[in-house]
Amino acid sequence: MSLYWAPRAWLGGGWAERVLLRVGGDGQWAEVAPGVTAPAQAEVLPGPVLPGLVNAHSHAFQRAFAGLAEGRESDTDDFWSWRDRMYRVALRITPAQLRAIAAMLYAELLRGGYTQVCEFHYLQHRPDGRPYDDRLELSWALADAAAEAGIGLTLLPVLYQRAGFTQPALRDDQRRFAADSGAVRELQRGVAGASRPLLNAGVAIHSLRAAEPAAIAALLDGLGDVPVHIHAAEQTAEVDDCLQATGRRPIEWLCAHAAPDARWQLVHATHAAPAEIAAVAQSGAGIVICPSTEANLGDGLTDMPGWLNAGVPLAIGSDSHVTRAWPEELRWLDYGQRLQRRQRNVCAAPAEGLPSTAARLLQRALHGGGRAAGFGRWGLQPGARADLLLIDTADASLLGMPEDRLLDALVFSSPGDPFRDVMVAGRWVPRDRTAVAARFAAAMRALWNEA
Ligand code: NGQ
Ligand code: ZN
Repeated sequence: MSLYWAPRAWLGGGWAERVLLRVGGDGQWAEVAPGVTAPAQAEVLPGPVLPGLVNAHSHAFQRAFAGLAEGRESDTDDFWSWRDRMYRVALRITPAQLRAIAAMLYAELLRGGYTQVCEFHYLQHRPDGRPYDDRLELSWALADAAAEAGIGLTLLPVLYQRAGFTQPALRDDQRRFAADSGAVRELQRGVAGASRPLLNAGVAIHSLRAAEPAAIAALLDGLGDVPVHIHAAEQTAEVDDCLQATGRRPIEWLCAHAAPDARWQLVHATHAAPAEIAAVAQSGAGIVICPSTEANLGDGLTDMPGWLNAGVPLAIGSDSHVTRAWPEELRWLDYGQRLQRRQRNVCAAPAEGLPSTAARLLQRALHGGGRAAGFGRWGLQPGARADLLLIDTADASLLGMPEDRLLDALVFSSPGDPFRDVMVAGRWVPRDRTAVAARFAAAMRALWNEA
């Protein structure tokens, strides 16, 4: 069946009624037409449909660490001490464990409303730091996991060279991450050249502190039109170090020296001054906010009204995967701002006819997410991949809700399990994840029982 009809569908930023959706032979939407009576040959979907969302920032292996860093080990517990603990896990994971962990994660992300995930992939080498015989060993572990779960994957091998602005090399516990610009380009070509379905590749730069300017320039030289992601200004210590080393703040330095453009995604972009927001807007680059991880790690809060009003493309990511559903990310995106400003619905824009926080954030995240994964089109429109989320209006969080408030309830009334079925590239994703869960549980036991 490639012809569907939905009573309501999210088209171009709002609900449309009685929508016909036709999947083409290429797995993309061939036709999306509102205001149509259901034709006899169409499968009538038993609820409203939303587009799938891109999860624009993931470190899949950190799924194995979710919930395991929530006790304080010493007087100070901050981003940097969390990172030391996270590295201890990163040093242990085997390719088979990574595949098992990622398959579970990707199945959960589909259930949470994501149909594409961007892997900021820096775990490259054996635990002792020597390369695998196939340099793409761990990339394939991720790609195989994504294929099994049925999610689309954008792999972003990461340029990772040094432990800090003034450090010439990586720390010993970063030995699995080493990749110079030539290696990253080769990894990118290797993944893209495999021509696997639902798999594409871009590149990433770990951060300004972890990559030299000359290597960033070499990575970008003749790269072509693929996504370029970088962690930027997540922690104030990173801003201070950058100021000290370069005389500029990270986002300021990037905009002045790295010529970011529409391929670029600044991940976190937490500590951004108004002039930096203006410079990013000018450049065409987007940002990726990861609200649950940023809260978990104590990063700080970014200037959401500043970014939104500047029109900077915005995507969301679940990063360390302490949560794995986009409604929760969007909820916390506004809750952070509410707590900080002692206001409500900070991300809404009633003067622009956008009074719903959830609707405005969803629309921005759809647009920014598609770009972050390197897609020209994304969402329920012809030429975009045929992905959709079928909403279960019988879910407790949505029961009896007026139709025009459905999205608000989906984001702001929790917990819920609102996505009853998920389609990726014209195919329904299997719901049964018994085998995936069993392999994940075994990997977790192997990783943690010995600790
Ligand atoms: C990462 N995670 O690469 O996994 C980082 C921590 C770092 C987040 N920034 C490591 N959330 O930034 O050096
Ligand atoms: Zn990250």
